Amino acid sequence: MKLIGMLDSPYVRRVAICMKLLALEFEHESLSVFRTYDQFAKINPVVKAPTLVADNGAVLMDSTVILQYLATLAGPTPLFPTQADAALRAARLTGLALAACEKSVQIVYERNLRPQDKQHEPWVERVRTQLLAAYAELERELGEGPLPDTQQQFSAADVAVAVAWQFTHMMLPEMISKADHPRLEKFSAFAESLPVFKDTPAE
Ligand SMILES: N[C@@H](CCC(=O)N[C@@H](CS)C(=O)NCC(=O)O)C(=O)O
Repeated sequence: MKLIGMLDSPYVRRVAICMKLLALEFEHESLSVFRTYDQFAKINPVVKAPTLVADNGAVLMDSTVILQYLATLAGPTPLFPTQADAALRAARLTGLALAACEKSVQIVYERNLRPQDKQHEPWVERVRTQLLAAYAELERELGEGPLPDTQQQFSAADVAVAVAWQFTHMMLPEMISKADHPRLEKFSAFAESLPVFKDTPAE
């Protein structure tokens, strides 16, 4: 299998970390959807990161869809809880983390891709409010249930939360207060200290 995309994308990074936790063999090709658009388009004409090229050559995209497929290759694993309560919590955490990633990416694209005189501040403010809401909910949720103590206990939802928080602070350091989100900050520091996260740096 081949995973295409740069690890500065939280979507690529969450898939790469989960693949390592599943001990799946894969090759990682660090192509940029911007700087190496044409090269990327030869593999996936839709140019979305992450892209996964399966062993039979099928080209998949969207981190959640890719993880859904990878789950079928794995036996029972804490990464994808199946017990109803745990699965519900994982779905809640994943939805919030992915919303936080999406809102962060929207602000980054608005700031970096759109000429300054075309930037629309009411839109940025709306997205920022949504981003803050997602992290406020996540901060509350982290206090509501158990968190993993070891790398082996991580669910894909835990990976998504840690990767999202790191990504937002890497790209938008001024936007979300670490002091206002002590649980997220502590959990992120723990996750980033683990071998699988260190081995998969956000570049
Ligand atoms: N929902 C998608 C989002 C993926 C996404 O937006 N990736 C960005 C890179 S961080 C991308 O491909 N951007 C190029 C584009 O959308 O044209 C997922 O979970 O994989």
